[in-house]
Amino acid sequence: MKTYSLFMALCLMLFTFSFVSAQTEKKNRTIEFKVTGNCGMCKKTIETSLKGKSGIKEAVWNKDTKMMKVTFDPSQISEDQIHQKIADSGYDTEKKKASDKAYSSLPGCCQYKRTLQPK
Ligand SMILES: [Cu+2]
Repeated sequence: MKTYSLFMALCLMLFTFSFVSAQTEKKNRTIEFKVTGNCGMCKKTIETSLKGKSGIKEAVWNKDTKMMKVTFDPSQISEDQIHQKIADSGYDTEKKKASDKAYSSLPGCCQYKRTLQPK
């Protein structure tokens, strides 16, 4: 009988554990979108605009494909806010256009061609 209840307790623990980990997995979302930029310095600026911000788990920009990959917790930050943060750092995204002021304060080599036309 003792073995049985021990076994039951173990099952319950295992069940609770897998339930909790399934929940945390669900919390994070990964999105990919285009951000225009030129070089390694752009990469650093773009990624720094998100890294360490609340709700951001991962932020990686690919210089060659110009694709931004962000893993985030939607309960802490919205997709819109993510686009806005990148735009604030001077870079146009698919959804948000950087202000002319933010764009012109980028170093000369980083002033990319503004090919994206976000509304
Ligand atoms: Cu650059």
